[in-house]
Amino acid sequence: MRTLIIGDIHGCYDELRDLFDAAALASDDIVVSVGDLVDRGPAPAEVVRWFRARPGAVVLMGNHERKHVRGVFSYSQEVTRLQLGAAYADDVAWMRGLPYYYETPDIRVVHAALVPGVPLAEQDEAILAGTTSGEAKLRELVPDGYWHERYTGTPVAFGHHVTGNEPLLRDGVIYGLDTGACHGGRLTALSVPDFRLYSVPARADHWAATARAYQVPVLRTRTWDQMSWRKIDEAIADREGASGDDTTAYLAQLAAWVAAVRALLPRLLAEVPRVAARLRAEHGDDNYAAAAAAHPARPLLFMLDRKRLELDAIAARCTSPAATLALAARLGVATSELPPRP
Ligand SMILES: [Mn+2]
Repeated sequence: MRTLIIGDIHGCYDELRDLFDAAALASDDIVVSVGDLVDRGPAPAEVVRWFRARPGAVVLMGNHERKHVRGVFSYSQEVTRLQLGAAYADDVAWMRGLPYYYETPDIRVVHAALVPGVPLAEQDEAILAGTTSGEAKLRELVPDGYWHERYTGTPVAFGHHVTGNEPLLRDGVIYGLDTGACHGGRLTALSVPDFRLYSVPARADHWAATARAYQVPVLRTRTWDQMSWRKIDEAIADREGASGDDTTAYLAQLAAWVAAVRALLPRLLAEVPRVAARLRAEHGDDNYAAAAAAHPARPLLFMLDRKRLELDAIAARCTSPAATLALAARLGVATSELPPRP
C-alpha cells in the first residue's frame, strides 16, 4: 500500500485520470491532494466528486477552497460556482471541514508552506493554506529566502506555487508538487514510502480557455438590476475591448437594456400629472387629496401639487434599473416593450 500525494489539481480531471494510470493506482492506495481541487480548470465537479466518493482519499484545505468557504470571491471562484451548479453549497460545506495538514511517519503534507521548527499542530492555518495574509506572516517569520530552504526533518510535500514543469526537489526532504496543470503545465504526484515521482502533461492551457468560456455566463449572474447607473457604466467600460465577440455582444445588449430603462425617466415625470388628472376625474376635487394620499406614487403627487415636481425628483428615486421599474409599476407605466434584461 502506497500513499500518493498529488499537487494542485485545479479542476483538471482528465489529467488526474492520466496520473492515476501513470502511477497504476491501486484501490487500497491512499490518495492525498495537497488542496486546490477547484478553480481555473474545466472539470472541478468531477474532481470533487471523485475525492468525496473514494475511500482512502484525503484533501487538504488549499487557499482556493478557503476562498469558497469564506465567500471571498474573484473571477475564478465565480466560474467554479457556475461549474458546480446545484451542488455548490453542499461542496462548500464539505470544504469547510478539510484538514490543513496530513502526516505519516514518512511524510508531512501541507498546501503551501510551514514555519521550520514549529510542530504541525501549532502552525498558523493561514500559513499552511497560503492565504494572502498567511504569505505576509510567513515573510515576517522567514524574512530572507524561502521556508523550504531552511526546513529539515521529516520530508514535506506541498503545492501552491507553480515550480515550472519540474517539481521542486531538495535533498529527499522537500517536494514542491505544483507543476501548473491548469496553466498547460503538468500534474505531478509523489508516492511514499518509495519516494517515486509521477507526472503527466496537461492537455491544454485550461485556465485560458475556461476563463474565456465563462465570461458571459458570469456576467449574466451579476445583479445589474440593483446596481447604480454609475456602477453599471463603469462595469461595462471596464470590460470593453478586453474580451471576445460573445462578451462584446453581451455588453452591447446590456448597454441597450440600461439605456431603454433609463429612457423611462422623462416618461415617468410626464405620467405624474396624468395620474393626478385620472384621480381627480375618478374621485372629484373634494376627495382628490385623500385619493392622492392613498396612491403608491403619493410623494410625487404632493410635489406636483406644490409645483415642485422636476426630473431631479424622479432621478432621485430611480437610482437603479430595479428602482426605475418599480416606480414605473407604481405609476402604471407599461414596460412590456422594453428589451429583456440580458
Ligand atoms: Mn494552487
